[in-house]
Amino acid sequence: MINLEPFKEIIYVTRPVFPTIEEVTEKLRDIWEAKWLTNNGPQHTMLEHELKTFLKVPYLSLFNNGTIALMVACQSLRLSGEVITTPFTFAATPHVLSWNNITPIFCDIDAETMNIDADKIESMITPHTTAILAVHVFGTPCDVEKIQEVADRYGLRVVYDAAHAFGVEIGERGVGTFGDISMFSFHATKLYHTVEGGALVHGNEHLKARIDLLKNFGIKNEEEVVMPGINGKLDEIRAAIGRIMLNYVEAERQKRIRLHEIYNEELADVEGVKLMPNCAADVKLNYQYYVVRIDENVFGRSRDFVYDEFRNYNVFARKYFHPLCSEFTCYRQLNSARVENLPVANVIGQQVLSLPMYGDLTEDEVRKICAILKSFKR
Ligand code: T4K
Repeated sequence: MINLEPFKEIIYVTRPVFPTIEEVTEKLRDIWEAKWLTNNGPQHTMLEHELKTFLKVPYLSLFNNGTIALMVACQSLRLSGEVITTPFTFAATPHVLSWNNITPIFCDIDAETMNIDADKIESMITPHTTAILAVHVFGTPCDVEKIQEVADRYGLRVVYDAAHAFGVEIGERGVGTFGDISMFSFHATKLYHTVEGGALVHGNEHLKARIDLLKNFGIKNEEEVVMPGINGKLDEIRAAIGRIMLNYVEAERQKRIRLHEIYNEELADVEGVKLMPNCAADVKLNYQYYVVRIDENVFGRSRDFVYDEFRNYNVFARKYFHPLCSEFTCYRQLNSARVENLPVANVIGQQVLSLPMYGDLTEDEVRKICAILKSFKR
């Protein structure tokens, strides 16, 4: 019997992976000796190279965070007008469009994968559409083939927000090799991180040169500033931490695989609790998140009840992603944001709950979280 007393300490939805202080100190020494803190230093150069190999992508540009990276992606492809995206994502996704004076057009999501519904994209294309901005939500890859097929037919660009998809592969191809550009976030809460940070990955040298100019104020050399760029640079300290963290990714992923298995095992037969989607056999996942959907009609309790009640047990689950971006005050006046246009997203937004997932979580803690969840059922 599992003891259902509240946890003594808060169990957060996630905890960052920490390198040892000794490893960081050693790298800091290298930086101090080089007397180089930012602006394309040696750590930065080495991390770009190492990440390219790790992610199996031809070109990669580091950034100070994923949001600025995505803003630059839009600029680098000269996107304008309307971009079709998903309402079921973190606020950053539609916000980067707004910051580029682009109108986000929300497309409904697939009921299984929770990613943009590729079959619905075509009906949303207008003469103003310039791109599709899709998100590999919780690391589950989008239907990349169908999205590319629609984009090719209408001459649209494809940008992936791959913030959740570090290390994900489709048939041994890095997920970042699909579309024109993909953005990875290296925020502290991600499977792989540089404290704050991110990257754009893309397939050609010309784009790399443009992106690197855009992230450095458009400065070409001491005499020439060739475009209105921004400051998107990743500094040496974070780049060095990123180099250390690369050694931690696979071990962290393995720990999370085990925790996923336990959640799946414990929750498999709970009616009204839907588990994460199954992916094709050739997809390598990163197991960053563990997300369930609570169907109130079957479970007898709402997602909000579960979320609130969990807190009494010191389990701080999160409602990623509720509210939907289409419900934000800055977007809800858009026609595409209307509830009747997004029926699937509006149901899932009320059901979804991210359960604690990080390598330091113990198997017993996961079993207890599951037992607590099951005790809520009516
Ligand atoms: N696109 C998508 C699809 C994204 O999910 C994100 C970011 C982006 C774009 C933008 O990328 P970045 O510009 O961030 O690189 C967190 C992250 O801050 C955010 O990066 C992430 N998505 C989002 C899904 O999750 P919050 O507001 O939920 O974070 P916060 O501070 O509540 O942290 C979650 C939990 O983690 C805390 O309850 C406790 C724990 N925690 C957190 C931090 C920062 C720690 O234990 N220690 C820590 O240092 O957004």
